[in-house]
Amino acid sequence: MNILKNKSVASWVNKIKEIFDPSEVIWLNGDVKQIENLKENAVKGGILFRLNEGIMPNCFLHRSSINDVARSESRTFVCCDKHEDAGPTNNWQKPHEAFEKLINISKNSYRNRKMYVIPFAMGPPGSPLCKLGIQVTDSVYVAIMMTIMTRLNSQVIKKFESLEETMCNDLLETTSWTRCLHASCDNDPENRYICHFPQSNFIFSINSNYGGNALLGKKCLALRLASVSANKEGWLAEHMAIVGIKRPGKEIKYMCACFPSGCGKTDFAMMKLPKSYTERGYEVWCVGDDIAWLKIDSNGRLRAINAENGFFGACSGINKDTNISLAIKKNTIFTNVMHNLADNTVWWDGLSKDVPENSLNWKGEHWEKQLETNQKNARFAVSAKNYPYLSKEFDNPEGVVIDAIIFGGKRKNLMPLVAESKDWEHGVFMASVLSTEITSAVDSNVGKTRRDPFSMLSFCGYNMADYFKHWLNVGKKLVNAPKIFHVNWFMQDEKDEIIWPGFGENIRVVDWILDRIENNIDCKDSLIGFLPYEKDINTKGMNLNEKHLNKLLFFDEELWDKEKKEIKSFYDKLNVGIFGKYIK
Ligand code: GTP
Ligand code: SPV
Ligand code: MN
Repeated sequence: MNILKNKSVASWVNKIKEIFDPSEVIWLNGDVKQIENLKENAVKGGILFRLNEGIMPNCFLHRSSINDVARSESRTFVCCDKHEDAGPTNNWQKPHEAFEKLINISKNSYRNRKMYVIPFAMGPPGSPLCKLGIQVTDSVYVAIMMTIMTRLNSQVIKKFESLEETMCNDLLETTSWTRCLHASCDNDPENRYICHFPQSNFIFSINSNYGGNALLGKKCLALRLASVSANKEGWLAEHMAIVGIKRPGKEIKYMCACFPSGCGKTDFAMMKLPKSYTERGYEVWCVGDDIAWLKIDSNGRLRAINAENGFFGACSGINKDTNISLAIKKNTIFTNVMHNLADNTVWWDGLSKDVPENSLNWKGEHWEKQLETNQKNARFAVSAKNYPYLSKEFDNPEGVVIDAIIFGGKRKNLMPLVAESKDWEHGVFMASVLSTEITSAVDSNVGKTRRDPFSMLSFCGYNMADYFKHWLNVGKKLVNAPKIFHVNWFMQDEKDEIIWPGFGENIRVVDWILDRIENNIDCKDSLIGFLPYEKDINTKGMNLNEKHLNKLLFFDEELWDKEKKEIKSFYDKLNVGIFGKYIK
């Protein structure tokens, strides 16, 4: 087996080698021994710290540069010929200009460093949606993370072999597989660029090693570039979790959950049910926690695959009573968590009550009680197979049939606990105005809502108005389309406290959703969609009073009038001319 049989791969990698001048080229093939070696070398180089083998086997800690701890939206660009193709929600540059600029900053930057070449697949290799890519990087951390988050094995390499192609001389020429070029450079935020070239099937990212900026198969390929292909080819590339719910005596039903970054996709995908539900035979199976690719099958049903091979989730809030904690007991890379020196383990907010005394913060400094930040966007990366409740459909190339799509943001009022859209078009409208309250104390926009249509504001690689139309068109082709719902786990009471307990208790809302899909129950009509009758939300065993339940299920039309004005000006900015009937 030799991937270099593919001439386009050989010629591209050679060209990158000439421009970046590494001391050595290392081809990854997914071999376990090879990955162990990489980790060993990373430990020797101080890039990874090996954690307590007895307590956390094969787990490592990594610390980012302090200026490199999150996605850099303002440095992220879609580079296509026409600005309007990128639309008003994307930063835009002309392809040749962006390419020249990035090459000038990064050329020769692999000098005296190793160059890792990573052939990978997004999606199961047998899937009609599977996409191949090659990432080149000088960061061993990024290389190791890619072996977790993407599929990298002999089957993938075989697929490359069978692609016959010869590469032209121009690096912006397109290829059938995605070229992912990453250079750490100095991790300089002033010279940080994450550039996408949809016309060339090419991604070029420099000066950041952080997840979404550097693991180029993830947000860059599987959302920004894939969304452009999906629009052309009639499928959907979405920022969604995929979950299977088994109810007693019934088949597993699958749904997608679309919540903006930091709004609970991973928690939903790995929901731990209340005991009363598990006792009755309810089960939750995780197919994916972040990126779903959806395609219409020959029966006109929408089917979803998880584009990824692993989970890159936020640590904050995870404790031993959660299911997520079961996924990260071994074989996990932790980034920017605290290092508990007492037993060489890790710590983050919510893991236990107190910060361990003898520990280092995310920067590697001794933790003093006066320092307020112990960790920064602390995350774990782990292969999906490490999660005990991974769905058996995870590798199914055809994906799972989707019966419901659930949208939701963090809203302290207005949006009820759950609402069912009246039809596909109404659901698309609701998703297009999805929003989240800005709560961060450092942001001057606190209290305002950030509109995040379909949770894709930062990830849609083309014009957002066209994206909405694409969703409407997909709906027209579906037979038995999934029902669309909107949920809000975050409504607050007069004391600004979140009313709904959330997390595993969300099964009570999912139950209503499934009952609606199965036509088991009636509902109330409202402007926002169909709402549950109080009696149809099971609150048994919960500490929720009637007043609060009423509030959760009430739709405030006065507030909606104000909201509609805001939506109008949002649509004006986006140049969206449709959906007028919903905001009259
Ligand atoms: P990204 O990985 O950034 O895309 O985020 P995500 O959508 O996967 O969000 P994540 O699951 O990491 O959750 C983020 C935050 O939402 C955490 O602070 C959770 O505590 C909170 N959260 C998740 N589910 C619930 C819920 O049902 N109720 C409440 N109150 N908080 C929740
Ligand atoms: C998100 O921000 O939506 C994430 C983390 O899932 S990252 O992979 O960095 O995009
Ligand atoms: Mn995400």
